[in-house]
Amino acid sequence: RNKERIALKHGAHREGKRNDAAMQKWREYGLGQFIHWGVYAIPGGQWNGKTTTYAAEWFRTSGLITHEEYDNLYKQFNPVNFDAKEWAKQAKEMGARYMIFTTKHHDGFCMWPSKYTDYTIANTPYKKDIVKELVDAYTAEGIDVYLYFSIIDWSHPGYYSGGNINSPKIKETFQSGGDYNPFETEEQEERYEDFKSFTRNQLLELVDNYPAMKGLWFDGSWDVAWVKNAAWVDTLGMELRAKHPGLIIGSRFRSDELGNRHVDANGDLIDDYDQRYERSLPSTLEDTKGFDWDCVMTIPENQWGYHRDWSLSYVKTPYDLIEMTVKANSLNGNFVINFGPDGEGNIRTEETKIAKGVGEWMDVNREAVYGVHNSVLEKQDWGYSTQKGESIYLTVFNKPMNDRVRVKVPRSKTKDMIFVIEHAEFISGKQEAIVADGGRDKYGSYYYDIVIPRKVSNKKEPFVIKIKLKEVD
Ligand code: JFZ
Repeated sequence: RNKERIALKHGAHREGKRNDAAMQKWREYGLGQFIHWGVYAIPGGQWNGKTTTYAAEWFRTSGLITHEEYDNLYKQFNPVNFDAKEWAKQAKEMGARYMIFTTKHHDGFCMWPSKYTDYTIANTPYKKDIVKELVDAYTAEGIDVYLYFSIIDWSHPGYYSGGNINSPKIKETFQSGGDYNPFETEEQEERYEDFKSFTRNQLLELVDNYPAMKGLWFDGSWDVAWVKNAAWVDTLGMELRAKHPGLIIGSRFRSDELGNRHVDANGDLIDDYDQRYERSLPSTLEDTKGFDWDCVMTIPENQWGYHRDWSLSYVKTPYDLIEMTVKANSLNGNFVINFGPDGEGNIRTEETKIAKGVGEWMDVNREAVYGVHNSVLEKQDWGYSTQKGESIYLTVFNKPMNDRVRVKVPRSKTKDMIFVIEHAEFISGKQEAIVADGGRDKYGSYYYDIVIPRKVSNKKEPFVIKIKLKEVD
């Protein structure tokens, strides 16, 4: 490093990746599930015959419901059909290896019986601790649980936003030196202190109550009031980690003292993995900067919570989601599919169908998704490749018309040596593949053609070829 480093008190606490057992396990998940569930599931994007086109979990701000009406919805929250074991079983069948659950979204409603507010599940007709039921059921299925927690809380009198640090104007003012103060009055600033203790109490409560959970998934940390409190947030993070060894926290928790989010002023990742990929994927390995990362994805365009009307946008198919999963894995990331159960506790039939579709594919092809990383092959037109040890998995999404998958193998570092495909098989049915010479280009790269048998070619879903390379002279 010849670049001069900026001395930061609250930047990243580490250069490079975390390499303890908990983080290594995280890195191997491949596929996960997100669940957005709260009182917003009751209106499901509709009120008095009107439908919002905005995200259903933001319904309180839709203008279609008064704040008073919204803040009383919890009195009707009674999801009698909720069955945590059923959800966990379905997630398992889909192939998810971790699950992120909204313990508290921006509206402030707590899905666990928090001691620090009355706005919780304990004061609904349902009464039971939903977070506990989910942590227990998913953990029993061998699926690791992460708790989503919004640091935006519209229900708390001390909560204050101050605006979004991502807005160029606010960021510029914040960074223009001096002691930028996002608060308008002293009283507001004092009340924010109450909000900070409340937030800290709730987080310590979650970590205490649910020791089986593996990490916290933060949201809302773009508020400039939160950013301004970078030192306090940093200390809180250390406190949470000390209480729960191995705790995993993504880059959406805190910023450095200069207001940089995700990566600090020196370009180092803040906390454990890059959380920037919200409904988006990196295109290349270079884009990921070598960080750990995951991508969280909605099934419709931008609906996380339950929205009754899915005709408002394109709805992704299992094929779309499988392609994104394998693409993420080929770029060293995990892929997370979001579900938004309804107000009665049902997972909608569309989502159940999608989970089944993804699960059927995962049943056959999970080897190409779990515990893999980017492969030594360069990206090629037929699809994406992943690797685990010596095994390279080619997942073919674009099947060539001639039923031959042309594979470009890497060039040897040693002159006079070349890579050959020593073995190739279709992992469905463990059928050995015929490999033919695919020629050589003027740059000295070698190609091999893997012949797709009719049995495989006739199928409609993407298929996986597992190959092993060998260097020969
Ligand atoms: C946030 C929430 O507002 C939303 O309701 C949902 O819970 C989602 C998972 O997170 O939305 C975001 C968060 C980050 C970005 C955009 C929307 N972002 O980084 O561009």
